[in-house]
Amino acid sequence: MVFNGRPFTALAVAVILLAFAGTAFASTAQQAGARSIVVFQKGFVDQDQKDSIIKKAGMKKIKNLNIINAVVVEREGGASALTEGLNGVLRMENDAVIHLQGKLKGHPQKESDEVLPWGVDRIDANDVWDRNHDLDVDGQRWAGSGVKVALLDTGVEMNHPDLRKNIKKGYNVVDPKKPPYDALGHGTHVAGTLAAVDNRAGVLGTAPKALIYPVKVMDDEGYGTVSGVIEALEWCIENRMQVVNMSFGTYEDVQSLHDAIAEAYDSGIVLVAAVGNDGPGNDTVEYPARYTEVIAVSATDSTDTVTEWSSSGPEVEIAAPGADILSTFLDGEYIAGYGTSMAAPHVSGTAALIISSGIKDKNKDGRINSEVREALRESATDLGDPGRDSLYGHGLLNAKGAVGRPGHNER
Ligand SMILES: [Ca+2]
Ligand SMILES: [Ca+2]
Ligand SMILES: [Ca+2]
Ligand SMILES: [Ca+2]
Repeated sequence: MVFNGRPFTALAVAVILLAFAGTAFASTAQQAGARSIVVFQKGFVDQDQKDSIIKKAGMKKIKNLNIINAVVVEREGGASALTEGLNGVLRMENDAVIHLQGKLKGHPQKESDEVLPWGVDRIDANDVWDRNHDLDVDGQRWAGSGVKVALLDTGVEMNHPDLRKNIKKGYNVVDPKKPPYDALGHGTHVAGTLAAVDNRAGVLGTAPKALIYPVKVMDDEGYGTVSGVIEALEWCIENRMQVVNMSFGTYEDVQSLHDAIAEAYDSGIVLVAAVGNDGPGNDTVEYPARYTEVIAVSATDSTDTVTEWSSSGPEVEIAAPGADILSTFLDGEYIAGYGTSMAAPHVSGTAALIISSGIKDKNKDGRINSEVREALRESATDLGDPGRDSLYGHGLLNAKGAVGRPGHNER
């Protein structure tokens, strides 16, 4: 594998990412370890009845997860009193921890004259909304205008001058009484790659007019719970999100998460997730990227080579830039990011471009998410082994090709 004269950088980043993933349990992890998801049988929907069963079993109810007919509980010794198949209980499973899939590195930079980050340039997103290449967006319709993208992340710095115009009212799963603020910078970085605005300063995002709905599912240390993600997906369905970006993962296959993902997909949402930073080595794609309803995104560098640390496996669907990505950071500043976390928002932003430019419901199921997915796949530039492979999926993301396909708009 060639790293274009940057082997040490790549290696150092891989080490940092691994160290990060292996960080000892934070408070969120302890919380997840004490929690279970109790799923009730279909049709067993009486809340009082469910609450009373939970109480009798000696468990403390934390919250409802209505889309999968479940209740999150804290076990207090009497956990075993609940038996699957009895009292309307379909299944009981442990909650699990999620972690973010990227690392911010180097010194934060102040705002400068506007630049096009190399990743947005490489996927030719700017060719969609900046026809004369003067870094000035031409026409809202081509730039993701009005498309609702939920960012399930650490929150977002909502008053960042390069994001503010596109930020809508989101939700804080971690602390519902507070807005979805970002104290870590990860979510703010992902937001910039997705939709940093055309304001003649800082950077430009993949879809500079897309609407960002921050949903804080990870705490200020970068950890969250699967039950929190399920709650966030419920929020996304209720609030009619069109695209959901998930730059996080978990190593555990939790059926309840898969069920919630399937509900979101069936409601028509385009689901995008980072595959993880567990490479090299095959079959390392994390959840939820591993689920079939989700577009699993691996990370390439500026030589269009998959990064050494990107997870890989048959579930990888598409590759996008994820190394040395300049984007928005806290305090109105900018910083470089590394990880499949940074690759995913290029795909989510492109999905917004496809939607705003107008895509037909070809299979007439009343939803356009499968058509968006097909456009992304069919336009991808094949890399690596011929055809779909476990490193690049269908190939490198190609926004210009995805939006400009004949029959999908009147360009
Ligand atoms: Ca222009
Ligand atoms: Ca800008
Ligand atoms: Ca359809
Ligand atoms: Ca290939």
